[in-house]
Amino acid sequence: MFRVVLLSLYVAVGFAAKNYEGYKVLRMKSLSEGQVEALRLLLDEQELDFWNFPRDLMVPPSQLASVKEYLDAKNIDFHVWIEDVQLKIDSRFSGKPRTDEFDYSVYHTLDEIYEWIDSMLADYPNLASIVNIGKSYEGRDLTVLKMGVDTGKTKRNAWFNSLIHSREWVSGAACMYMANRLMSEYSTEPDIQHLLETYDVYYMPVVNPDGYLHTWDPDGDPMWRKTRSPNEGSSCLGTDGNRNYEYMWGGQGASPIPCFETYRGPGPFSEVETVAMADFFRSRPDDVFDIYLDYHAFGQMILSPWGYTADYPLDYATMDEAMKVMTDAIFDVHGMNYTYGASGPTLYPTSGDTIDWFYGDQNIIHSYTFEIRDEGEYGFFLPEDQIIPTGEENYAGFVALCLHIATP
Ligand code: 0X9
Ligand code: ZN
Repeated sequence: MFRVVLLSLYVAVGFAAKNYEGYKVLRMKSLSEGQVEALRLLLDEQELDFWNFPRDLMVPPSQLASVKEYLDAKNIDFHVWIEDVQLKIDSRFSGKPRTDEFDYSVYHTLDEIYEWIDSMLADYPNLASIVNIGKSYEGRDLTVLKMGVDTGKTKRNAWFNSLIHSREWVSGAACMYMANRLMSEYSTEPDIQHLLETYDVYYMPVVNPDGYLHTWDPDGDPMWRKTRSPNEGSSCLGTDGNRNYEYMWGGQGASPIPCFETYRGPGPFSEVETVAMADFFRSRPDDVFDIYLDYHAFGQMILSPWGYTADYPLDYATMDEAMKVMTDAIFDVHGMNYTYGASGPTLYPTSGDTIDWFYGDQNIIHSYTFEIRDEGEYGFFLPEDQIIPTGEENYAGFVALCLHIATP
């Protein structure tokens, strides 16, 4: 009961957190190469935050006049896409009464997610088990749900995770929905029975629990993305988990400056959260993982390696085929278009990201980053009524990938 009261407090008066009233998101129109370079210089402005480089730029009220002046001077066409970021933040909650039973159509606090993991174990004792892979910087459990049936034979393995970027709430909400579908359909759907007899599926709901807590904290910041570890010589906290992996760490598309959203950390695997995940994989040389999936928001995209270079990986043809299978399966559910491609050339360069390490170091060909809903109307603050549809289409994509790989 206390939890319910606390939750409604968050929902009703959670305004002591960093406030985004008057913050606007500007959307650039078509850009020449020179204009992209001009926008790249804004990446060095700490107060500005590209939600999507180079297209969408969040600007605080204090910077608006000077940013507009700069864009005009560079002849960059833009319009105000989000008038007031705080309004978007507040309106993602549907206002649906919170219940004690887990409701997949609302966003959940960190404690509720931990309780959900326990409940999966209780509800599916023959299918689910828990693997603890370590502790976050602030000492919270890094918990993985393992799902599968013991067949006595060697199995394939698949991994998916969410909330490495704590502000991307729908990644966690949709993935929990997916895990639940897998468990609940085992006994009724022949495809899912086959899937769970073929694969052990590992799902890590919250890669960055400290950051996630901070996005819910009445004194926190709903836009928090990074971990919460301190940085020597800086008052800014946190490292971007998706720039901290060892493979090609420190190259383009990752900032060396701690105050930046894409800070790469002081060294590769400097964060306990990323190293815990890496150690889990490094400690099981006999388990062959066919699939690594990292769920983010937003943009409706599936991205393959490489992030660190615009060159295509050797296995790109195999990846391309698998991404097409997934986007087709996703489209078939609600008619949503997800685009796909290699991440460097398709989106922007990022070094030290998850999928480059899982492909480049762990040789998992099917390593993909998902940017799930939406395309940008609500951005990071997707209304709760879109959680289940997002989960449904991505569940179809996940099942299609698993079956595609396992079908000779
Ligand atoms: O920048 C990121 O880490 C991801 N986008 S997000 O808005 N969720 O932060 C994209 C990473 C995809 N990889 C590459 N572009 N290489
Ligand atoms: Zn992300």
